[in-house]
Amino acid sequence: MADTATPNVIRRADYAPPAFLIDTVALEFDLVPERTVVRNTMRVRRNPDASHAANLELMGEQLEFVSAAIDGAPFANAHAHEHGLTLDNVPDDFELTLTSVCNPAENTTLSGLYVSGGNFFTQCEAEGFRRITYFLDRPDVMATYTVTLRASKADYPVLLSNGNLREEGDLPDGRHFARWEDPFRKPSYLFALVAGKLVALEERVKSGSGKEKLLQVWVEPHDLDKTRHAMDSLINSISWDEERFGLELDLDRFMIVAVSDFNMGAMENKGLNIFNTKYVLANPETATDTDFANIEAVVGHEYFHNWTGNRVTCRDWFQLSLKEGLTVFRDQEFSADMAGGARDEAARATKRIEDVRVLRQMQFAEDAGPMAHPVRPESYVEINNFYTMTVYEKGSEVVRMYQTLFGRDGFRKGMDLYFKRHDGQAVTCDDFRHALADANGRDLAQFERWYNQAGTPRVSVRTKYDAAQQRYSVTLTQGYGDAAPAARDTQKGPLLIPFAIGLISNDGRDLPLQLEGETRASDATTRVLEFTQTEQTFTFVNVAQEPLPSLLRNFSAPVIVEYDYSADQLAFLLAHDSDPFNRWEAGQRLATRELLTLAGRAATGVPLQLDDSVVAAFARMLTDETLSPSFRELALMLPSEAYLAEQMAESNPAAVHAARQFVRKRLANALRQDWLAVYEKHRTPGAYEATPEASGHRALKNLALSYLAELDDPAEAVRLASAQYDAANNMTDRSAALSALLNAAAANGGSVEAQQALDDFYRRFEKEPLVIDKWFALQATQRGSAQRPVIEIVRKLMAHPAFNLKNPNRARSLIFSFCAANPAQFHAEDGSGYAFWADQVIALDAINPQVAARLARSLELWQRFTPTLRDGMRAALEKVASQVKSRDVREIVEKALA
Ligand code: B3K
Ligand code: ZN
Repeated sequence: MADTATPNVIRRADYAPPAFLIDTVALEFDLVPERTVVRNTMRVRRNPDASHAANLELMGEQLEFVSAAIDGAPFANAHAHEHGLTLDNVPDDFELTLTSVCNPAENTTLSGLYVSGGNFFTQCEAEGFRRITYFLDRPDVMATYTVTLRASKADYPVLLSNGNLREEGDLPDGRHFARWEDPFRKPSYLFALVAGKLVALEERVKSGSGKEKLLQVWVEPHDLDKTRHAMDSLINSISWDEERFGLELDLDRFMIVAVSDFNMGAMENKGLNIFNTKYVLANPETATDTDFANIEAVVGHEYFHNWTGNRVTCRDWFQLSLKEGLTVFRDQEFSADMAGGARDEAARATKRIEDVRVLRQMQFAEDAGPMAHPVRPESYVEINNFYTMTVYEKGSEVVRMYQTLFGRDGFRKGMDLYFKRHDGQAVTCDDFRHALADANGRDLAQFERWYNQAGTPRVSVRTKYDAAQQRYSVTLTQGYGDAAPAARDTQKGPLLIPFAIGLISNDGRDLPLQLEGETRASDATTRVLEFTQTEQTFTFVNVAQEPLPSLLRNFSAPVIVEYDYSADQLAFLLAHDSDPFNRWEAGQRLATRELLTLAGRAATGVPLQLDDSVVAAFARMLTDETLSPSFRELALMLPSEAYLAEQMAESNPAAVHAARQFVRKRLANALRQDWLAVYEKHRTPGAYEATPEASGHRALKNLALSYLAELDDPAEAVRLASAQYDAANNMTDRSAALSALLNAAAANGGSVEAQQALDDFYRRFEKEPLVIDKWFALQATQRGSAQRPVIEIVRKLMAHPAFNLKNPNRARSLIFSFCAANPAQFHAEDGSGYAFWADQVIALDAINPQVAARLARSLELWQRFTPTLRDGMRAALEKVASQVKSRDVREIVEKALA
C-alpha cells in the first residue's frame, strides 16, 4: 500500500486486497517480563481475489525472530528485517509456525505486549499486534484465534484472553496455563491478553434470548470497591443495545480489565475490553459526577463496538469512522437515553449540548488547522495520529444526520440491513451509506461528500417577510469560508445538509409550518429542510406575523450558522425557544459576541464594559427555577477561552482571558445575592446520589461557587469553599471547593486556605493515583498572576516524587493540562510555555510516541495566533522537528510547519 513517490505516505487510493489470507491462528505464550516467547501457528492460503505474489510478507516490529516451519518442516527461506518477515516462494495453502521473542518489560510505548504494575497487558489497535508476532496485521485479514497462556502461577494467577475459557491447569515448576478460544473471526487489532494478580467483580445476567452471561470487571485487589458503577454501566449497555438496536451479546462471557498505564481511554478487544483505570474505577469519594458519566459513556462505547467494529469491522484504516463515528453516535444516544429516556427532551438536550461544546471547541479547531482531514481521510503517515476529533466526533455527527433525515425508525431499518448484509465482514463507509440509503429507498450519492470533504461548512441565512402575502422566505447559502489549505484541497461541491428550523411568534410560541406547495401546516413545529444546493430558498406560507427563526435546531448538522440576530432577539430566544438546544445556543451567541468585542478591546488596551442587558439576560436564567439545574449550569457557563480565541481573526489568549475574567467578575459582583441564593438552594445534603438530578444540583451549586470566587472581596466565597471542602462526602464537591480556593487566591499570589486544602487533598488521597492526577491537574489549570506564573508551579511539580512521565495519565494530568487547558498561562509572552512544551514533547518521544504526538498537537494552530506569539511557537516547533525520532511526532510537526 506504499506510495512510490513519497514512501512514507499511505494512501486510500492505493488499497489492494491482501495476497494471502489467514483463517486460523493458534498462539502460545510463555510469559516472562524480559523475554516472552511466542509461538504462532497459522493456516495460510492465497487470496483468490488478489493478484499473485510468490512471497509472503508478514509485518513485525521489535521482534527477535527464532524459527519458521511450513507444514511441520523447518523453512529456511524466511528473512527477518526491520519491518517484518519475508517468506520466499511459499505454497498456496499451508500451515505456518513461527517462533519469536519480545520484551514486554522494556516496552514503554504501551503498544503491543507490555508490563504495567507487574501485570501483562496488550494494546493492538491500530498496529500493535505486529509487535507481538509476525502477521498480516491489517483489519481485512480475519481469523479465529486459540490462545494458550503459560506463566508462573504465583506471579500471574489470572490468565485471560478473548472468547471462552476452554481449559486451565498446572504445569511443572510452579507454572500454570489457560487456553482460550474465540469462536468469532476477528482482525488482529482485536486480539488481547491479560496476565497478573487481579480480582473481579462478577455478575450473571440473562440476555434477551434467555442465555446466561458471565460479566466480570477485573482490577487490582485494592480497587475492588470502585467497580460497581462500571458493572452497572455494562449491564445497562447490554440491555440498551438489545432494546434500541436488537443487538445481543454474542459471547458467554464479557470481561473488562482496568490498567493504569494506557495510551487512551479503553479498547474494545473481543470479549476482553481493556480500560484505562480512569474509565472504570469510581466511588463517590474518589470520582466526580463527570467521571461517573464518562465511565458510563466509555463502558457503553466499548461494549457497543462488539457489533459496530467487531462483528462488522473496517476494511482498512481509512474507514476508521465506520466504527468510531457510528459507535460514538451510539454511546451519545445511550447516555441521552440513560439521562432522559426517549421523551424527556430537556434532559436529552443537556447531553447534546455537552457533546456539541466538545465538537465545536475541538473538532472545529482541528478542521481549521494543518491536521484538517475528511471523516474518511485520504492519506496518513502514522494511523495512530488519525484517531481524531474529526473521525470520532464529526463522524458521529455524520451518522446522526442519517437519523435526522430518516427518523429513528428509518435509521434502525438501515442498521438492520447493514448487519444483514455485512455481519462477519470487513467493509467501508460506502457500504454503511448504501445500507442506509437502500433501507430507506433513497439515493445518498451527494451525502458521500460528508466523508470526502474536510473543513467546517458555513451556512449563511437571509430571511424576508412579505406581510401582504403572509410569506416568509429563508435563503440558505453554503460554503467553507477561508478554510485552512489542508481542508480547501478536498472541497468539491455542496453538501446535503439537514437543516432543522422553527419559527417563533412575538409572544414566544412556535408557529405552524407550511411550506409553499403543501396543502396544510404540519403538526410538528420543527421542520428538517433538506438543503442540497449552494444557495436555496425555502418559503413558508400563511405566516401571520413576522417570525423570529430558530435555526439548526438541536444542532442538526455540524456546521457554523451565520445570521445577524440582534442582542434583543438572542435574549428573546434564550427566554423562549422551545428547542432547548437553541435556547442554550442563543445565550452562547450572545456571550460570544460580547466576549469577542471585549477581547478586541483588551488587545488594544481600551477599557472594558458590559451592557446591562447582558447581565439581565444572565440574571433571568440564573433565577428561573422552572428550568432544570443542569440546563442552567450549561447556560450560565461562558464559552471556553480556547473556543473564544479560535473565533478571533488572530488568537490572543491573554486578551480572551482578560475579557472572560472581566465578564465573570461583572456577573459575580452584579448578581452576588442571586449566586449566593442559588448556592444555598442547590446543596445536596445527605448521602451522595449519582443520579442526573443530584449531579445537576451539584453542578449548578459549584458553578455558583466558582462565580462567587470572582468577587472583588472573595472572603465569603473562601469561607463557603473551605467549609464545603471540609464537609464534602464526594469528590465533585471537594474538588470544586479546592478549585474555587485556588482561583480566589490567584490574584494575591495564593492563600493559606488554598495551600492547606491542597496539602490535605494530597495526604488524604496519596494512595489513589486517579485522585492524585486531579491534584496535579487542578494546579496546572489554575489561574495565574504576574507574581505567580503557573509555569513555575508546573516546573516544580515535575520534580514531585509522585510525578512520572512514563505513566500517560500522570503526564496528561500535569503537562497536557497546562499546555492545552490553561491557554492564558501557556501562551505567556516570554515563550516559557513553548520552551517547556518542546522539552516535554522531545522527552516523551523517546518513551511513548503516541502520547508525545498528542502533546505535539497543542501548537498546531500557531499560524492563527497573534504575531507576537508566533515566532516563539515556530521556534519551539522547529526545535522539536529537529530532534524527534518517531514517525508519530514528525507527521504532526512537519504538517504544522509546512
Ligand atoms: N478503538 C480504540 C482506540 C484505539 C486507538 C489506537 N491508537 C478505542 C475506542 O475508540 O473505542
Ligand atoms: Zn471506539
